Amino acid sequence: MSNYVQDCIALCEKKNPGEVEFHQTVEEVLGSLAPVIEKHPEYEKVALLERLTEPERGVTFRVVWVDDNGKVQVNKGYRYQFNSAIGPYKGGLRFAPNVYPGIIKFLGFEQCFKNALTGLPIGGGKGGADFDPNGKSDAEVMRFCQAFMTELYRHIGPSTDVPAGDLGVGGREIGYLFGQYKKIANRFEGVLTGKGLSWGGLNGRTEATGYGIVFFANRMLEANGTSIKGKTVAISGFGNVAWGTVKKATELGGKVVTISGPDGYIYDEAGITGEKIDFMLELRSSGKNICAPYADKFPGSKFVAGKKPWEVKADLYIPCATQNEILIDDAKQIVANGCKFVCEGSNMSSSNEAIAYLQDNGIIVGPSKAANAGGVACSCIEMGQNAGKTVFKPEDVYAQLYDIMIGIHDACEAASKEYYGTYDLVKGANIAGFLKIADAMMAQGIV
Ligand code: 2IT
Repeated sequence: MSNYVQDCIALCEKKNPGEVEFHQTVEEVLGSLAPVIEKHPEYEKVALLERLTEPERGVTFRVVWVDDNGKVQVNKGYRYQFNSAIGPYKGGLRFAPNVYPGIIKFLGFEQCFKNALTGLPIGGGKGGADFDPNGKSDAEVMRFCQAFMTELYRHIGPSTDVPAGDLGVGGREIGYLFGQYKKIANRFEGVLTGKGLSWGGLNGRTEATGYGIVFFANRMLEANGTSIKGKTVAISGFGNVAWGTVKKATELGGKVVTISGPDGYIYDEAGITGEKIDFMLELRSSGKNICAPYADKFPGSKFVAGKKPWEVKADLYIPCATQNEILIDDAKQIVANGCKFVCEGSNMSSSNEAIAYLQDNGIIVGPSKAANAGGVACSCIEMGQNAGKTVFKPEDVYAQLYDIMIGIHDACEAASKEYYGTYDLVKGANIAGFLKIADAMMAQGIV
């Protein structure tokens, strides 16, 4: 690895002490850029990597709200506006108890490259709060969202920064956030994406991330002489991303045999199809964050408590729950199972050590920043729909999404072949995303 790359990784770790998830992604992305830096010595002269790893702006704010018992609650809210070289900051909001700057910065950093890969004009940002929506009443979630937006509204705008959902922020939360923005700003505009269909939302946005993951995975399998048809697929998670992934994987002839929650996983040998997929929505809206009730509802399936689904034999694994759900021991299990493909659905699904182990053992890995980019790509289409004061048809959105995902796969493949002479989508995604941002930053001067 070049000294410049190594120095920048070390500098970022020093400047952001204890933020291990952020360090992990910076190491992973910068670590693959050595041949690019070698070819472009001008990047070092303008401190391009130091600038890339330093968010353009970050706000931390107090969120005060009153719970149903009349108790005053205080949370920490965040928005890190990472890079606006190719478009307004764009990226989701995560509400989860483990949110801290290391999580938001890792997500924000990844988002820059992901958004660049879509080929659309969106920069990268991410935000959230250490608020746990699970177990909260609707009224509590609404009051929290209103308090959160009462501060956030001054930092965002349709041409400045456009947040969306992430873990813990779905259609309900986007509704409450949008309602409060509109009330304070007195403007009905596309300042958030993932909106409801009757108030500016995009047909197809809900399923976009999952569908996109499967389009990408299938292209990856095709590039390796096979396809998802007839394959056994193990998926983790049961939220929005997992749901769309199960739906499309099943439609394309794959057999999905697992989903999971923090409580354990479901194994359904017959395949998760039809009403079983619909039941995932019920699980999600129960607000309990558990998948066990699936086994009671569908005889023939079983619930395995406290384990991840990677112990089930499958041809293709698609993690769709959260970061670092494939660690080194999971990678060893996946290799031992004889699997050939892993396609990441959740952001940074695997540790760097796990990715290296999988790849060293001949497994083809689709990285999340490429594979799950369909969500944010459709968010950008939603921004365009709002700006044009129009409504796009679902079939047009799906067609665009498909083309974007194929384009992303092929750009990753081309970049990895050009710089490494191999088919390595992990490195290719970093390089293809980076080059687009770097080119824009070079053109825009020292800012
Ligand atoms: O990780 C992601 O790409 C998202 N949570 C969606 C971001 C967006 O702006 O739609």
